[in-house]
Amino acid sequence: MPDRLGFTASFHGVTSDLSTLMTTVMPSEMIEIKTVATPSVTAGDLSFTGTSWQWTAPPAPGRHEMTLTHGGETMTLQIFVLTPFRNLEQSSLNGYKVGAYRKTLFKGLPNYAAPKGFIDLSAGPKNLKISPHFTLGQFICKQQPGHDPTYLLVQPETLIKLETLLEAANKKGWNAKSFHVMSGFRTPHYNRSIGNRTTSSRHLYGDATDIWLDGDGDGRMDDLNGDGKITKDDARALAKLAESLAAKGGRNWPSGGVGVYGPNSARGPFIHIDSRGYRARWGQ
Ligand SMILES: [Ca+2]
Ligand SMILES: [Ca+2]
Repeated sequence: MPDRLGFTASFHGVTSDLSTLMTTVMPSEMIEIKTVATPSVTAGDLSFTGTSWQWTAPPAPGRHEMTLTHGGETMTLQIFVLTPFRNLEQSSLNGYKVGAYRKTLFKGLPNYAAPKGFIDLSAGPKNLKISPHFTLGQFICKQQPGHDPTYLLVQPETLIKLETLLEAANKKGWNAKSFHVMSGFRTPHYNRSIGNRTTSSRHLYGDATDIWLDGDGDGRMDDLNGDGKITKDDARALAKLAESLAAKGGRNWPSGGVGVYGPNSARGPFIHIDSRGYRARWGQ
């Protein structure tokens, strides 16, 4: 199956033609999907209203694979039913430390509301593809490695941007099968433990990633600008490509932040990408 299909599906404010994508719902919650394709899923309650499909999730947390077929092509939508979390009443979930999300909305924006639940990694597995070139395991928070259960969040906007950037990078000759995700989801607990005092990081919401392109597999950013050195300029080159995609806009580039970071003794240069819903730039 190609990475992009001849039709789209729209749900939760995103529209995508990627052959694999994911989203989340709360137990027993309904998700509306607009598409010309025909969906199929083995659990939950699926109905068609004349303009959109409506799927009501089963009451138990887990994962349900919905396939959307049209014109001989199939889109796979992994729908995670979240494990509920009550912010400020709970600080951990079955031993996995979450911490506390802010009480008030940052800038009054609804996408800064505390998550109502988290993906249970065991609904995965780790190597489950949640978009053509990214797996669920790439976004796990670095805290409590191997803890069972482990919880995380990933937003479809994130995957849409990463896939679009990766596609553009490969077109430029910066060949790689995926990005290295240095940091994806972070719990508020972990974010504090690494010295971050901000309570509005998009990492807490599952729509931020710190990434580098490592096509040669040496564990660091590649020499993207071809000057024979691995420096902040290579992160700038990747950010510049992201900027050209932001300028184009549209459904393949949900609005958000781009940050550029130089190397330190522990790791090479990288860029931060998020889909916070408004434009933000730093470190350039
Ligand atoms: Ca490299
Ligand atoms: Ca370079």
